[in-house]
Amino acid sequence: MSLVITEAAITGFINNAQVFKSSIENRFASLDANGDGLISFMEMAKELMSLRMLHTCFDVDEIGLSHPELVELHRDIFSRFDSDGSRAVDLDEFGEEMKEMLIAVADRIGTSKNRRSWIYAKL
Ligand SMILES: [Ca+2]
Repeated sequence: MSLVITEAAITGFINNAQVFKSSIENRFASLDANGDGLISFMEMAKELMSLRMLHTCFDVDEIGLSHPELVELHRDIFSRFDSDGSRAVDLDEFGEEMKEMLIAVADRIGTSKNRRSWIYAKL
């Protein structure tokens, strides 16, 4: 599901601890395909590939990465989440990185020359 998101909406979402926690737990559970309480690289890569398919379908995939470049990108993204280097992402790591990413997106929207900037995001 795609949503239109503004800086204020992101900030409000992050600051509403109960809503944020619930959303993170739901998203984590959907990524944790085998239900072991951890997100593996393959589980995350599967999700990232589905996002790429969405980008391609809507013709917004302008970078045109090769398969090896995509794998490297997925490993970089996974490493950001896997802050302790255990090769698995737990709920705390997932929540922390999601919060950092959302703050970065909000900051980017907030400093954009076009104050009406918005993005689509899958949450
Ligand atoms: Ca898992």
